[in-house]
Amino acid sequence: MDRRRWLALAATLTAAGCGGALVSEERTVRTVRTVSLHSRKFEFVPEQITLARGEPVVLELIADDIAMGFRCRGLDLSAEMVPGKPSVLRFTPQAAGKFRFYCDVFCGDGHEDMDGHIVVTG
Ligand SMILES: [Cu+2]
Repeated sequence: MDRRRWLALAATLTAAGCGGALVSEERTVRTVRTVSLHSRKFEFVPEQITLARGEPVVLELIADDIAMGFRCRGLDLSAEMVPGKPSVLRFTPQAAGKFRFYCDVFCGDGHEDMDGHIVVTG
């Protein structure tokens, strides 16, 4: 087979997706990190969570005693926190920074002091 015909055949096979021997396929299996955040009168534990920009995460919200709310405006996250019913937020931080979260359900005398931060490293 002359060079011109060989190139034409190679181009046809590649266009048809038959270039398997020439193209290595990379498969990546990722384990998504799970982070637990507890609420209790009148604090979040831990007060600070560190995440990496671009890495998917599952944030599990657990109310240890009474009903609370979780709100993080900077990352557009919000969920109820009900005792016995953990809430799950799946997201991927897209920007680095320090984002405040707080309780947005009035829960008693210490409600106003209930906050913490999510730090996203970039
Ligand atoms: Cu509260």
